[in-house]
Formats: sequence, C-alpha cells, structure tokens
Amino acid sequence: MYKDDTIAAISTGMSNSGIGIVRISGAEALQIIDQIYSGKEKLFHVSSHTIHYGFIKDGDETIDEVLVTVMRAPRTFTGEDTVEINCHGGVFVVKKILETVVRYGARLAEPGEFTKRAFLNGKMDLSQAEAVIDVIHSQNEYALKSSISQLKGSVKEKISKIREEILYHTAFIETALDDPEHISVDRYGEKLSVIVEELSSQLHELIESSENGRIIKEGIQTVILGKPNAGKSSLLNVLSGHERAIVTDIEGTTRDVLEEQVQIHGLNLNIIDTAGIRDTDDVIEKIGVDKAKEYADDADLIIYVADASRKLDDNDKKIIELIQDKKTIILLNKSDLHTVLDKEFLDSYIRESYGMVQNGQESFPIIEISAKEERGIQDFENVLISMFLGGNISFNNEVYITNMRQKMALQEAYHSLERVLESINAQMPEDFYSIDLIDAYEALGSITGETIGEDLVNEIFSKFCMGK
Ligand SMILES: Nc1nc2c(ncn2[C@@H]2O[C@H](COP(=O)(O)OP(=O)(O)OP(=O)(O)O)[C@@H](O)[C@H]2O)c(=O)[nH]1
Ligand SMILES: [Mg+2]
Repeated sequence: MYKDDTIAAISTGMSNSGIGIVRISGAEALQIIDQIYSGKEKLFHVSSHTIHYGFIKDGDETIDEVLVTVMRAPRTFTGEDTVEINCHGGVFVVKKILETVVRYGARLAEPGEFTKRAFLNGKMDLSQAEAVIDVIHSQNEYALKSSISQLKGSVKEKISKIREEILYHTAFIETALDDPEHISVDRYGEKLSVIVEELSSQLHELIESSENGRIIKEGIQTVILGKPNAGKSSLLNVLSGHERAIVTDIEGTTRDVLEEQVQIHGLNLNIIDTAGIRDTDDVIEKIGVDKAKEYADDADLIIYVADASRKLDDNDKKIIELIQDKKTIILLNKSDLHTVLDKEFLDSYIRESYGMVQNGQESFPIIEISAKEERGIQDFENVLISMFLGGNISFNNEVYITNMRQKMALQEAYHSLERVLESINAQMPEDFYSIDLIDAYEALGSITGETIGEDLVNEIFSKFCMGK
C-alpha cells in the first residue's frame, strides 16, 4: 500500500499572495533540495527544524529568493524527511518551483497524500486524518473546535478505550473455552451483559452526537413560517443584518422561498423565508405556500412568527398543526404595537390543540419580539443556543461525531453489541458472544483505521485538497 518515493506539491492556495509554499516529503527530500538550493551551506547536514535563507536555481537560472525549512524524520507531519520552500506567492513562480523540484526527482503528490503518509506512518489514526480535512473546511467556530478536538485525538481515544474493553472480554471467553479446566465461564454472561450494556450506551451517545455534529458542520436548516404580514421577511432582514427580503404591508409580498446564511454565536443557520401560509386562489402564491410546507417538513428548526397585533386565525391554526412534531421557536412579533394576542393565550391554545396536559411548562418557547424595533432578538438567540448544543458554547471536550463514515461504523458496532446481549439473554453458548464482540471490535477499528482496506483508505484521502 505504501509508496516510499519522494513527493511534492504546492501547499498554499493557487492565487497570488504574500508567500507560497512548496512542500517536499520523502527519503530524497534533502538530496533534491540541495540540487536546486543555493545558500550559505548545503542543507543535507543542517540540523532538523531549522530555516535557511537562499535562492532556488535551475542550473544557472535563479527562480526565486526563498526561505527553506528543513525537518527530518520522524518528527514531521508525514513522519518522513520534509522540506518546505517558502517563496514569493505568485502563482507562476510557485508553479515554476514545483516543476523544478519534480524535474530533480520528486513525484507530484496526489490530493491528501501527505496526510495519507502521516496516517500510514502511524503519526495519526484515521479519525485524526479525517479531522485534518474538516479543519480546512470548517465554516464556523463550532465546526473548527470540534475538528480540532478530533484532530487532537478525542475520537481516537474514546474508540480505542471501547475497543480495548471488547478485546479483553473476547480474549477471556476464547481462552476460557480453550482451557475449561482452569478458567470458568460460569455466570460470565451476567457480568458481560452489564459491561456490554455500558459500552452500548457509550456508542449510543456517540451516535446521538452526530445530530449535533451535522448541525455544527452543515448549519441548522431553519424555516420561518407565519401567516401573511406577520413579519417573517422583516425578521430575516434583522437576523441577516441587511435588507435581504422585500418587506411591505401588502399580504403575500413573499411568494417564493428566499435563502440566507446567518451566523449566530458561532452556529450557522441556513434560514429560509417563505410565503405567508394562507388559503389562496392566486396560483403563484399557492405554489409558494406549498413549498413552504415542504421545506418545513425537512427543517431542523422552525421559527413560527406570530403577529401579536392580530387575533389568532385559521392560518395560524394551520401552522400550529404543521409544527406539532417539529423543533420550534415561536416569535410573537409586533410587540411594539397594541397587542391582542398574548403569550399565555397562544401557549394554552397550542397545548389544548395538541391535547397536552397542563403542567406549567410551555409548549414551545415563545418570545416577544419586535422585528421593526429589533427588540427581543437577543432572547431569541439565547433560546436558540440552549436548544441546540444545550447552551454549551464553551465546548468542554465533548466528542461530536461529524463524519458519516464514522457514524455508520458506530451503528454497526452498536448492532453487534445488541446481538451479544440477545445471545446472553437467550443463554446461548459463550462462543456466540465472542463472534459478535469481534464484529463490534472490527467495526470500531474502521474508525481509527486499524481494520480498513486499501481501497477505502484511498477513497478517503482522495477527498483531500492538493498539497495536504
Ligand atoms: N409595528 C411593527 N410592524 C412590523 C413589525 N415587523 C414587521 N412589521 C411590518 O409588517 C408588514 C409586513 O412585514 P413583512 O416582513 O413583509 O411580513 P411577511 O410575514 O414577510 O409577509 P408576507 O411575505 O406577505 O407573508 C410590514 O409593513 C412591516 O414593516 C414589527 O415588529 N412591528
Ligand atoms: Mg415576506
């Protein structure tokens, strides 16, 4: 699987910039650089982790003035001898240096090949390697923090611990079955079932965390619903900080759906403003209303904008039906006007229509706001943060699974452990336990990369960018 030739790539972006970096990794990195570098001394003998001023030359021709970093194996990203040429960041000059490096013996790296080498050389496990790409693609504070935590090994540690425990018990069963005279598995099932249940619940927690993981990575799919003129578009404008949507006092102003990305306390919201929900004969508006309902179905969050200056009507009632099983925040808008609809009434109406027993708790969070005067928005943001991520903005080392591949492996392992429990309950022979334990062990191993085939490794790293 492992090729040990020397590879090179441009590791910085392909646009004109202050500096550009050409990275070389492999056993011949130093021989290659010494053929094209001219400075105070040859780099082959310099100490590791030092920087050297000089020029890159192709024969007599000077290509650029550079700083060259020399890092010797094994204390490098790839685990191999690594040279980084810091040159002036013009696209043409960086390319020319790369071409020269290749001409003197390096091979052009494939996308992700540096990180792949880091993985194959044991510098990091697969979950950490995957975190590298996530760091690069992070779009917000949470995504970055979560990727960094994975990069530092949070997922790896958690999974390794669970695997160790599974392995210990599998080994015990196997040994006992081989040597029944000395090791007894009598009543071992009882003991094992307690442990397996605990491990299953840890896996379950990780699988559940992927919901937050997805939200962190891709943003909260948010749909604003409300009857015409409630102030949905006004709200979108306030949240996005600019006049994104047309606002008028004419009912049915928004007819199509509008999308806007908004960041709130480091969370991304993909907000969709919709046509006001009402029964209408207007063909175009009707399509808009149907679309609004469709989007609401797929949303992670619904913001129901109710109008405090008007009585609850049939359109509101339709919306209340629509949001019954959805994560919803209700904004009681136009609280600056004379209000005829209050929070308590709305709450009790909703509880009644859902048949909820009165127990003092609100049906959905209801917040009084004024989109016009931009009041109540902070309260909304606070509720939002506590609804997602449980209000935890500090990110105290939780492990969030953000990766589909990892999630699927976790599910597979979880099901295997469920089968172990079934076998124990059915009082099956002990070797049945170990078969499913091993399956769980292997599934988890694919997360860290210990039990994974070459094809999959190649596929994972091919998604990386050039030079990483
Ligand atoms: N007084 C007051 N007026 C508001 C408030 N929010 C919105 N409005 C006004 O209400 C009217 C309707 O606002 P829009 O934001 O267009 O309402 P909408 O829900 O998007 O309406 P449609 O697109 O027609 O469904 C406009 O005249 C706004 O200026 C508010 O908080 N207070
Ligand atoms: Mg509108």
